[in-house]
Amino acid sequence: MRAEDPRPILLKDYAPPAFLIEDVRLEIDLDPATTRVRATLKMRRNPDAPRGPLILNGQKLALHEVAIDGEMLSGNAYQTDSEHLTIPDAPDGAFTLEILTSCGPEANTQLLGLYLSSGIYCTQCEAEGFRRITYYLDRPDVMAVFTTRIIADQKFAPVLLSNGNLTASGKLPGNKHFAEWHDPFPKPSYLFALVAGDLAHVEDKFVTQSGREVTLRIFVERGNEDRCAYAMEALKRSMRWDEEVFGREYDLDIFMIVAVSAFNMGAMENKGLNVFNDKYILARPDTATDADYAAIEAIIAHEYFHNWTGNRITCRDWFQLCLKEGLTVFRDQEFTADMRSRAVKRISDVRLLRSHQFPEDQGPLAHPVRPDSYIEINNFYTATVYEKGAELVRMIHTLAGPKRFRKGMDIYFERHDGEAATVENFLDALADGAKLDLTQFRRWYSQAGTPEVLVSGRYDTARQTYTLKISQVCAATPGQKLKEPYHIPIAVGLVGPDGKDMALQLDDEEKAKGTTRVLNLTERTQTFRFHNVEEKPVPSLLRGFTAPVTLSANLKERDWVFLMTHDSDPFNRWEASQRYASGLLISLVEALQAGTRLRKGEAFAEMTRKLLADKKLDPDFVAQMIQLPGEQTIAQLIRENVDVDAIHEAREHLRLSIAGAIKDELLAAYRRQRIEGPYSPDASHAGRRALRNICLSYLAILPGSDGVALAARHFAEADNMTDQIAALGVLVNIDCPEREEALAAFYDQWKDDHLVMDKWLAIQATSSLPGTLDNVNRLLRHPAFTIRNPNKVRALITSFATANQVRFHAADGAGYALVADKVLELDSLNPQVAARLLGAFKSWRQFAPKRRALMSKQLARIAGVEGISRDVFEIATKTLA
Ligand code: B3K
Ligand code: ZN
Repeated sequence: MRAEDPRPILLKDYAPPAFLIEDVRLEIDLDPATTRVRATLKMRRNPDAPRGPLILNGQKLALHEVAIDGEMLSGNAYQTDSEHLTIPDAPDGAFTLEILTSCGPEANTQLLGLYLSSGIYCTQCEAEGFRRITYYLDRPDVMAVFTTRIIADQKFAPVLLSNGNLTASGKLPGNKHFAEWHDPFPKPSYLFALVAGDLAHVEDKFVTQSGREVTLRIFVERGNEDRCAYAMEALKRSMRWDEEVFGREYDLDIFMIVAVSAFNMGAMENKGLNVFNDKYILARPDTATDADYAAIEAIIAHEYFHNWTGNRITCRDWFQLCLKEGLTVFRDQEFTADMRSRAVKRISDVRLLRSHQFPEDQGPLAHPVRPDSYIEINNFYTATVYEKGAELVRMIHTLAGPKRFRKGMDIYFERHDGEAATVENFLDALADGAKLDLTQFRRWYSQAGTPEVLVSGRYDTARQTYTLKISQVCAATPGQKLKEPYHIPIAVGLVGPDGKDMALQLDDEEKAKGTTRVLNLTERTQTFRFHNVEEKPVPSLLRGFTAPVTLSANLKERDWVFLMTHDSDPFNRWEASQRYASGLLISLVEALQAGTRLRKGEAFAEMTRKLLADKKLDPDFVAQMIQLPGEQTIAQLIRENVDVDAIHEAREHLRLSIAGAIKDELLAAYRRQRIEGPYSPDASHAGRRALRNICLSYLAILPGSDGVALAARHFAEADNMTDQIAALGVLVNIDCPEREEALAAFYDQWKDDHLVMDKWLAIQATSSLPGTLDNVNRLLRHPAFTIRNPNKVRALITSFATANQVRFHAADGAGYALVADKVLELDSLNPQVAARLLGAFKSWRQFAPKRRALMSKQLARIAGVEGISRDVFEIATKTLA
């Protein structure tokens, strides 16, 4: 490290704040260039902390006045540096600190703190953005009651919003007006929000379980009012669900959501005033896909659920981030499972975990679900904290069962409402309420890495027993060489030769009961023996994916084929299909490299044929089953000297042989799944579209022009965005005139719609055709693109870097160079987005030496740039280490 390199913050250094803030009054006079903020803070020394100076956080602020108890401080009574305001001799008793500062929302390109974008003033304070609005104790364990008075030009910003309930509003001289908001619930500064601008809204209401009426408003840019209905319905369903499933009721008179087009992430749970990336609010059948609708429903729920898990009970410090995020993801997953297909939801959550979290856990950026050190906290809103964090809560749910889990949650809410809590607080409440011993389980929060579970099953014909020998290992991760064994719940079943589940009787049990059993693996190696097993079974292991581990078992290809047709556990049925397909794909990659004969994968085609013919199955589930694992999944499984071109070719070969083998069945299903009548985003229609569009994707690649013609017709006839974009997604990978025609037609139809244009950019960036890199370069200069908008960056550059394995990893390194250039360009505008994008390099070690060298060269180039942000510095140096 260089002398001036940023220093890491450590969990073990946590100390309570020297001062507390009880009450905050903000007066914010909005102006694009100079917004003046007067903060009046009622403070006192923290009786539980050693006596020390008052050090407030602040960044990019102009300080005008500081006063204590009405008396202006002279310049030598305080000091400032680029990050702090220090008052060495603050009073001993309670006092009022008044600070007048100004900031410049228009010049704020980081979209952190108060910014102005597309004519809307908006804030983003989590994690440490509030310090760009005023000097403050900007840490989550300082909770205060906020009153906010907003002053703005009446014409420019007729709508003025902040947290809580509206308490006053009125006109002011000079065409100005004001609004005053009061939030009675003490909260940390990261949950503060302000929005002001010329916004339209739609309104509804919700009556809570105790009979209180809550006003619901969704604010959008004028003209978008017709795209809010689905979000509003999803909000009401979320509110009802949280009452029914967790007993949690909403607590203010009004709940507001604002959709903005420039936002660093998906959404933000500010108390009573959620701010959303408009991509996750706005939906109309012709502009949003089924996946968009599903994401809207899930994110609305997620942010709403934060009201209890995050806001009412918040985090003591940022190391505890999973306390609110992992738990809230678990809650939104359960909500979606209840609204849609539970099996399909589990499959897609595990897909996400494996594609985003596993590579993180297995690479240089691996960190525990509760990290113990960070340089820039914004880099820790990761798949590990969110998705693996949710898996940890799910394991507790599995261990406790739903009733006892609920009891534990009730205790958690009772004990810690109004507090800034820790992971220990949560686990203690759950252990007490659910009557569980979670002592060993805690290791999941502090040890990084994905444990590997090795299973070997043995049937003893003479004794009629089936024995599972299960062991666990976890590879070293940065800073953690040795791992203690985890407590791993493993649901298992035994499937008999007739394809039916067998009744299970373990060693210490008197008689058989049930057909799925959760085994507790707590040691490095354990054996579990089942009795009265009359015939040799095939074990169905880790049903429902009860733990975030990788599993190796002594199962053969024919066992996976057997399970993919028979397993009664839908998750494992899907898993078996993917195991079979990935095994096949890996053998194809090897055959391509060795120049030997390529197998055709008849079993997968055969399974697909059967599934397509089975009218009883949920089409959405069938769609999951017949989709081959992605190229990155295969790369991850191969792990060393990955050859991206061979993987691409192997997968295309397999797709083609499946399509060829069952062309008629695919066509029949394609026709049968066509939906007559108006579009509905519900899961059953969406599932049929998903299946139909996968059939299309197979049919379109068949040689001859029939397939292409079918895709072109699908595109032309589509009456909803799901079908339109599915057809475009197929055509964009085929070098044919229809491709250019469709792209042009799509552009013409949607050029004025910024959200649909993001789809147009993304779909081109993920094309596997050789001209893609040049096209991305062209699109970077296209009027539909701007590097200042995070959605545009994600659509064009992130899609290219993370969802186009063959082109990003082009052998000459041009893909890497392009992305690295953009990381650097972005860093000076928006470091958070730049650091995220740089994450595309995290698996660099898994590639063959030439690509590895090219990737590390770019990383080193970035790490060496003088004046690079903390965000990018941390990712670049840790990735290289
Ligand atoms: N809590 C926010 C994420 C904030 C990210 C700050 N870099 C959204 C969410 O998880 O609900
Ligand atoms: Zn969240």
